[in-house]
Amino acid sequence: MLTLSLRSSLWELNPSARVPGGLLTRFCSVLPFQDTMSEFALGKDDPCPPRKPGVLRLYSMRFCPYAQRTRLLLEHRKIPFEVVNVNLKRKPEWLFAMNPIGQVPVLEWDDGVLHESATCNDFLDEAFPGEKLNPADPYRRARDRQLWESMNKLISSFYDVAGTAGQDKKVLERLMRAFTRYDRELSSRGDEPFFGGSKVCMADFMLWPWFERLPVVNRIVPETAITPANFPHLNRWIEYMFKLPAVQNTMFDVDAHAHFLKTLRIDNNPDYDYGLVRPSKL
Ligand SMILES: N[C@@H](CCC(=O)N[C@@H](CS)C(=O)NCC(=O)O)C(=O)O
Repeated sequence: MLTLSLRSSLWELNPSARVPGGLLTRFCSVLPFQDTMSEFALGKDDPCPPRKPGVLRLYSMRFCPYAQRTRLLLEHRKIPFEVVNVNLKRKPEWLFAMNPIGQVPVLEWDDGVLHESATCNDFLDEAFPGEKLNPADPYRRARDRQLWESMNKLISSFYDVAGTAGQDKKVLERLMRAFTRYDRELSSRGDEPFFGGSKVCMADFMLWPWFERLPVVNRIVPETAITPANFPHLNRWIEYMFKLPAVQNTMFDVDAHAHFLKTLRIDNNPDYDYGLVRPSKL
């Protein structure tokens, strides 16, 4: 933690750093398939906005990688939805009524409520008509699940590598070994860019959010960078992922992620509404 504090300036905004593809931070964004409500995070004393019948609602947090998994699926499958962002430091009681552990993402619609990114995504993929993201073949589906479940176990390593400025060699090695595994897995699936082949599949979206945030770690520990030289397949995957409309519509750039992660992990005061502009009172 000490190392992290000493190096905290590296998490600050760096105007020269841009994600591949040169995409700019999305502030006050309007998603094409999203029925927009205010993006400001609702906290303890805020009432839950009344639901409109027939409208699928996602309870989210703008920088949450798990909720991004579900937003990626909703965007990609062109499923209309609205978003209610939640302040996870000052959680409203109504969040616990929908998810007893008080986490996002939560999906709510006329007939039900679900939480957990994997459960939400499996449900949406199956319940809505259109081309499925989960592979039809049970073995392939199980293997893909193994792949992104390994990511669930790796997530702390992303932050620990940054937190120890790469000095904890074990944790750094764990991360690099995982990158090797993903790179090999991609190459074993043929000369195609995605885990799903020429098209994305569920695994692509379930893995993506942490690779979008990796450039923040790269700033602190440059040897974690994925390049054409060290991980050619993973590098190509990242390039292709950045081009997807679903990714472009849900992403933040490295400065925004760096700012949010600093406020979350160093300041212990997460800036949920970073970049949003409050309408001026007339
Ligand atoms: N296993 C859950 C993890 C969700 C999660 O950790 N969400 C975070 C925000 S990124 C959260 O709600 N944190 C609040 C808390 O844990 O109290 C999933 O896949 O949906």
